Amino acid sequence: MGTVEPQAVAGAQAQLTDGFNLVVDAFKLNGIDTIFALPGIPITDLCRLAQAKGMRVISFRHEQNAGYAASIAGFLTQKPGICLTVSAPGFLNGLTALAHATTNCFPMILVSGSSEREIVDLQQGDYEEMDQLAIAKPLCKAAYRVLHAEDIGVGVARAIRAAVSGRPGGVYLDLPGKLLAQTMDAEAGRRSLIKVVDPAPRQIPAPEAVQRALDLLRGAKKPLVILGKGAAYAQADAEIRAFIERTGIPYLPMSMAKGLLPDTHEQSAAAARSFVLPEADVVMLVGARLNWLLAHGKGKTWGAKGPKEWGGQKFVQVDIWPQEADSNVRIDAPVVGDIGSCMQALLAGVGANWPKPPAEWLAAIAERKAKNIAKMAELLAKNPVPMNFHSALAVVRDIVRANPDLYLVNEGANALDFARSIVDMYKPRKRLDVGTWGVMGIGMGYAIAAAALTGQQVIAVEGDSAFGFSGMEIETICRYNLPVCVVVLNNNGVYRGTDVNLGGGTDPAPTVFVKGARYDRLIEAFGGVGAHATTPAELRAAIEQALASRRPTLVNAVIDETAGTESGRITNLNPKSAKK
Ligand code: OXT
Ligand code: ADP
Ligand code: MG
Repeated sequence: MGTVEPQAVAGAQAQLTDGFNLVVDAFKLNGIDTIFALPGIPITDLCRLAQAKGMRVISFRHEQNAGYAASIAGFLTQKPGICLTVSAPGFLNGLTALAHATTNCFPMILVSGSSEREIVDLQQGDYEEMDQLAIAKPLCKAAYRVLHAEDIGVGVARAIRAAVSGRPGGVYLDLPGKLLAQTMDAEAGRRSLIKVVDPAPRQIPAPEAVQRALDLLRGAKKPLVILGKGAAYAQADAEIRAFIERTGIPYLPMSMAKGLLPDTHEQSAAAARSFVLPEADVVMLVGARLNWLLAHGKGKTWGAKGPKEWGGQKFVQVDIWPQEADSNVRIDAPVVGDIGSCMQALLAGVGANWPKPPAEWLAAIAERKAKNIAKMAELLAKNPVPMNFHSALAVVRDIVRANPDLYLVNEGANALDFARSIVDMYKPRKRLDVGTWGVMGIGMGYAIAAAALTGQQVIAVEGDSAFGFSGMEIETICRYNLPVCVVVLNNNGVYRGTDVNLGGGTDPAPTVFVKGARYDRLIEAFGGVGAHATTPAELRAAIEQALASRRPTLVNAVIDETAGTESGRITNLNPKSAKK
């Protein structure tokens, strides 16, 4: 297929179809209508044909960003996000995002064209030769290769099912160039496609597991619920809110679970995090793992004496993956199933006479919250020159409050950590950030996917280093005319702009960037709106203008270069500090 003639196969040669058409038809049959791609040999015509056949094809400047877009599309829609790349280097560029999707439990399919099997397997040096299937396998949930056109339907069906069923994750689908050009009888081809029935079957929890969890919670003196991004993914928003409100148990949202209930909810314990974790006696995890973000459920964060010791808490864990329980500490009441079904079952056991948590517990949390909120209010009330993270993010906080439907994408170190506690979220799945790996580079891919899929306004709050990982995609944002406003919190570097070269040479320190860089001018090269903000008032005006016009905008927000701390809130993870 040199150029795309979508009707040629179905028209002139009425009875034949080919691999290109079957791949597109298989995705469309399963309700997948968007592909995040970067064209080239052997998938250029696949991109063209997908567009010709009515799919939305968002074409990126780097596969990693297309991959991140696909991963967050999976999180937002519960359908696998599709990233389409060329062979070896394009595939490898997409692979980071595939591994990221798997790590974060987001459904995604990386579809890569590949070189000819017989040449690759004999290592005879084909164009972009690489055994992609073998390389992908350890980094994803499942990996498949299709060799015959008549198997495309099965290959796509297996990929979809693997991505979304059980614990969601990344799937690799390998499509050799030769496969795409293969022809077969059109009717047989049509019949070979599979519309996947019930791709993510409900998983109902065992009644005795539900009862065990309820008994533990009912007896708690200091209960706490932790909501994770699995809870956000599950789209069981009403059941989760009803459970929290009917039991009266305080809850802590993990970063991407913010907004499942509005952050201003009186039962939110977010502003008392370091108080509730060590104090709670029974903790119910809903779609959250006891990984590094929760200090593995032990140690000082949880009130224990030694770093590896148990704090004495009992745990309920609601999760779809049975092996998650006991991964870090003992789980006293695992409830295995999909969160919607589990929360429904738990809710059914919460009658009118459910005992509200002891008043002393609620009062202690309220007191701690009030203190932290007052401390925060004091910081936010200041108006330093130059701006610091607080004064800039207070503007974003107000804008999100006034526009709760917008998506907030967020990455950086200080730019991330300050935004997480300053900017309240009001609706589920609106805060999209670095996730389990704390990875930089998700910014523009996430922003593009959220804007393209939903048509909603996106604000991407980016550290200046973080922005650099995917910055070229502002051309993509302009090309598709997406309502994305990128706010670069520019403090001249990674964490801060003040480091000096310890060797005394003329090279800058490794964490320092060009001083006073004008990121706003980058977007102007592509016809977008650039704005330079040195005060909160200028920042507010620029973002409000972006929201009113819905035009692609980049605001370079000048932040005091001394304002940040090393690694933001996770300074303790740096080997030198960890040793102390
Ligand atoms: O309870 P206490 O008293 O402790 O207070 C807490 C809350 O109770 C309170 N709080 C509130 N107070 C008042 N009001 C409200 N509403 C409120 N809400 C909360 O605030 C505090 C803090 O609350 P929080 O945040 O909930 O609690 P805490 O203790 O911080 O939580 C712990 C964690 C672990 C859950 C949390 O810290 C967390 O989620 N952390 C995620 C951190 C993360 O992922 N960071 C990103 C990685 S850092 C580093 O790796 C970077 N790199 C290397 C690199 C990466 N990552 N990737 C790749 C591909 N290559 C390289 C790089 C290059 S960051 C980075 C770039 C950095 O430079 P930039 O220029 O981009 O960014 P700047 O730093 O801005 O310059
Ligand atoms: P966070 O980073 O917010 O703490 P994690 O990514 O660590 O969240 O945890 C998400 C958890 O949610 C994973 O253990 C995953 O198995 C689980 N999960 C994802 N989707 C569902 C679902 N639909 N039902 C039940 N559990 C789910
Ligand atoms: Mg910075």
